[in-house]
Amino acid sequence: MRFRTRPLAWLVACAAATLGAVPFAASADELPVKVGFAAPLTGANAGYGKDLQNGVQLALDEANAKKITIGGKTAKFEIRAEDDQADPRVGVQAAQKLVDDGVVVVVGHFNSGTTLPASPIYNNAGIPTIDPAATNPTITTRGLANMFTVISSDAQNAGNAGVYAVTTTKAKRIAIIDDRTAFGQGEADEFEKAVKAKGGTIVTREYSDNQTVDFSAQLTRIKSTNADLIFFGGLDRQAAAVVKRMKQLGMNAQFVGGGGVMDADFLKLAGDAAEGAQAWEYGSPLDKPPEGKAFSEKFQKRFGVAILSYAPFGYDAAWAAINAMQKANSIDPNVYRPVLKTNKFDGITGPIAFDDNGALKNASSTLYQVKNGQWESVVTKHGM
Ligand code: ABU
Repeated sequence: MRFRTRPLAWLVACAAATLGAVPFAASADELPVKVGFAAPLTGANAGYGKDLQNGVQLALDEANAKKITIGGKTAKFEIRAEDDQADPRVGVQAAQKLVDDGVVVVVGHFNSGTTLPASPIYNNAGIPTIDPAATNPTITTRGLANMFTVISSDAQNAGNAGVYAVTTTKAKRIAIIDDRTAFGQGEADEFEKAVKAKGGTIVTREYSDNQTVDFSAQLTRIKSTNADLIFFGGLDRQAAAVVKRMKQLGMNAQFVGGGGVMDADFLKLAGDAAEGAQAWEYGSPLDKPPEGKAFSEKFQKRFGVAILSYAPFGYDAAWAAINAMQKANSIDPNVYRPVLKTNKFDGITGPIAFDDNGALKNASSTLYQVKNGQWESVVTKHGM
């Protein structure tokens, strides 16, 4: 593993944790802790990014209210947010900015397409990254010692979707559309693999990109195959455009989305065409356990908006870092990383613990369906 020269700010922050010095404008008994955050905060994916940022901010607010002591000082957790615009090149620049700013952990990014190129930058700087949303399976299989994820991967989520389509829905003629991003293509690949492993038939695989608004060409070809189920690898806005066009074309095939589809934006944009749509989403339903309901209420009160989708994962990712720093009594990644790796706690999204690759242990995923204009959970699968 290659380690780049660490920026001065980072070294000073770690020295402060160890020696008790105070490097920033802070009171003598206060320890500033810079928590990096990167996600799309502008553009079509900004809703997801802002939602995640709010989840992280809520965790930091709570940690600050608890006046956690680290190295004999009261930790003051501060978010350092970068807009990666869902663009891999901007994502790399954002990562370098956070490293240069001296963050001691990063929660991010949202897109698999930005997480994959940005995470080696954090890794080489020795900074742990805790991924709250990006789910391409290769994120945690590249041997990056500083990569952790609090969300299940698409090997599990889209894999479950493929198994369910064949064995429970009993679809006979399955079509796939993906947006050719690291995320959409990755989950479509996992879905296809699972369908074929169960003896199912893929009648066609179609492609778009992540800017496509008109899916007429793909759906017209799918209609000609008499497909009875369509899996879409892509995000909420485009999923809504797919189901709207399916309805206009008089198609009765079951629509199944992967991660990122089960949210209020899909319902709003798809309107009547949303009814009956299915989507597989990471984790267990938040509305069932009392802690989940309390979290939703707290979130609404603090930010004046409801959770869109991944805020609870942002919250759990931030708490994974806070807990590890508190237990290790240090914000030096070299000191708290081993604790982060082995620490276990009950998060809002479920139990948080990491395997040897930094992937979430015992992850779950849930199938949802739109009934009477609302998403309702159908079944939760633990593992594959
Ligand atoms: N996992 C949901 C969407 C984000 C991504 O992986 O690109």
